[in-house]
Amino acid sequence: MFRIAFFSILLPITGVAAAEQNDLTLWYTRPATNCMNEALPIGNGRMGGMIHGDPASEHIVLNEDSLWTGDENPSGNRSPEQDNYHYDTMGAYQKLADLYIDMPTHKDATDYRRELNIGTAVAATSYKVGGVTYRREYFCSHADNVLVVRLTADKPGALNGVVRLIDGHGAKAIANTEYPFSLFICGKLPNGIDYASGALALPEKGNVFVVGGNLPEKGKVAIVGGNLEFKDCDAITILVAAGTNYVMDYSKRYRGESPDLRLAKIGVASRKINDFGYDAVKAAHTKDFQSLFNRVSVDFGATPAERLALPIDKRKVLQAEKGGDPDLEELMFQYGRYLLISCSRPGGLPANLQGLWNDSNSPAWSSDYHTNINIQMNYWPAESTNLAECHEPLFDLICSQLEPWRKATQADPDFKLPSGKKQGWTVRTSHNITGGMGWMWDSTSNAWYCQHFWWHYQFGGDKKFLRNVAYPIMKETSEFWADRLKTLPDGRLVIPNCWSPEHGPHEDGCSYSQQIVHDLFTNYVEAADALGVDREFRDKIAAMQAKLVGPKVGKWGQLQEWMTDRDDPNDHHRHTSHLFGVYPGRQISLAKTPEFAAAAKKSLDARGPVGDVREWSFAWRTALYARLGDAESAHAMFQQLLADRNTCLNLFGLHPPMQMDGNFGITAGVAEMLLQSHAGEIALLPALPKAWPNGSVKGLRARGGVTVDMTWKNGKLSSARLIADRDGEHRIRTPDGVSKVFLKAAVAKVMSEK
Ligand code: FUC
Repeated sequence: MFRIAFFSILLPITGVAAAEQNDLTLWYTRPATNCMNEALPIGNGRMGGMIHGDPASEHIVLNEDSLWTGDENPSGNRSPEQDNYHYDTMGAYQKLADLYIDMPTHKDATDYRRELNIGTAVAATSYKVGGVTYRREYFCSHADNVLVVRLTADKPGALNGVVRLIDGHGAKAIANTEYPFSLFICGKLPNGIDYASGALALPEKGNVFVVGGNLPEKGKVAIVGGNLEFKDCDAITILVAAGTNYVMDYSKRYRGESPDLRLAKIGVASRKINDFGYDAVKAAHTKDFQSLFNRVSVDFGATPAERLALPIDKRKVLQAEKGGDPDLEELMFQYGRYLLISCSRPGGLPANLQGLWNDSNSPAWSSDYHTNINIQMNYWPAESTNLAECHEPLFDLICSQLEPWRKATQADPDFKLPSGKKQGWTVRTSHNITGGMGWMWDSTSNAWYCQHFWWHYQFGGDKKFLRNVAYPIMKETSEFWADRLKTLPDGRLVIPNCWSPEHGPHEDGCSYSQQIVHDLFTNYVEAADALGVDREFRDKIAAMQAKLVGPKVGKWGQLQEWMTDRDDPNDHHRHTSHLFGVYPGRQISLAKTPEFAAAAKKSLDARGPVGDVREWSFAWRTALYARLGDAESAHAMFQQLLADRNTCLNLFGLHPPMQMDGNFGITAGVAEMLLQSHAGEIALLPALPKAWPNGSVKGLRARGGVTVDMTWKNGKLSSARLIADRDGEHRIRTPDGVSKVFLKAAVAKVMSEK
């Protein structure tokens, strides 16, 4: 029997989850030969690198999150045939540069290992040549705003090589011959974006940083042929910095300070390394990273030693085929958190399709912000896995685009109001960072975006954020839909001319849009209540919410995707848009609408793991099955995600060339298997699969500001510890039923087996 033991412990809310991480290392026995699928990603939220680890010629592909072509394009007032035109003119995210470190004599390396420890956010390559062991370490520091590569050898004076910085757009590197020697690139894209990157090399002899010379001398760096050449060094530390003049501010037409200011970071960091040593910069990086990462730890069981001894590429295949590797599942869960911390930090731009790890100037789908599932999925784990700060770039970007989005929306005849009133905004399926959009309108994506603002408040409870940021957007979007809903002869309301993404025709009342607007209206009413404002409008929205055409069970017991009952049970389309109300929405739940939940499961089972299914589909389906209480199917979807057709060797989602949404989505999906809080109650272990009979989790977050730690044995919850950061009453669901608990801020409540 599981009971709430009525004892409370006074504890500070910080430091909830201890850093009891198992081995969180991706490792390989050969260098990467393909950037997107094999190289290892590092990033500091704004700048990223893909590490290949070739001993003879290290290659790091560099990205900076604001390097985009394109601009605000004339997106409104166009016919659908011209939609592809918008896509092209919107621009694309760009690669910044390539950093090479040539060491040609190292081509016959032995004892090779390449790794990324996602618990410390440090990557490394090690190998032997001629009896000497060489090691490279790489990290991208948010604390110091630089990417760092350090080369060492176990024999003094063994390091010789050339550092080259090659611009992604053909600008030439300029050598700076004043100490410390460095390479700089300044460039301009046709849209007027100024960008700059720089690399600097600090040689070390006998543990002392030394000044360079005109020719490469022993233990020094010199500029030779426009590159940095190092000779007979004991160690060498290479720093890379980059920036653009982009600013997330439409009133400045998205142009701000010169990128040189960003490059100045490289000088600051080099002085720090000179004064305090490499280890100090590395320690500052790991401390900063772990301040976010260590909030959550998971243990799903122990992988047998013989499996653990295999590199990730082999373990991944075995896991997909026969399971049995819980450590790899922990790693995959934490990888999504690692990636989010590495590419989405306050002040920077949000994660796009390929984040900071793109290797092309014409990436797939422009490496854009895709509004009909992808960008939202990127942010699904932000709140539930205790990374609320990493959610902020999404809000900043959306707020910074509203003005051009309003212009484009209001210029389109599809959104004109009969009254002529100009109001509101929505978004096409694809958008950039400068007000430009592409492809078809995804008309209810405005409401989907609002869900994220609401979540940030629901989990974090920041009233100032609700009042000043979330509420105004939620209200404007509610007004947009209140003015545009169509009334059916029977008085019910539908979203006109909408679409179940990438599936079926445009028509009225598609379930996807109905459920998204239902979610918006539900959240809006709660937001107005929380602030005690706009009573009249709040009541109007509440009344409209009640009249929205709701979910319907169709002829084969499925949840209908459209108003007409024409779902095909043999349709394996990748999108599960009509199940939005199950996850990420909350209109349909086991607790409140069991018949619709059963119909949703019927639809989901029919979609199956076959046919037109992508990596992100498996992640979404994991979360959907978790919400539907089907632990085994949720786990099966997770296992499928690790199959070769769905994940790359570097564990990025494989949607050629690669896409990260599935990585974020699976982290969120696994979190839903362990803890749910969408249905007015906190459900502990709602979908624990048989594959994880004994385990624990620390630091997951529930709505209402509750941090939850749990352990389980033989498939049953054995203890739970809840600590809230604000006072509140909560309904707690365990396998034995529901109980009410009042949580006082910062006072832990512990529940245990009786
Ligand atoms: C949506 C999906 C595709 C792809 C693209 C970036 O349109 O349907 O599979 O993920 O976004």
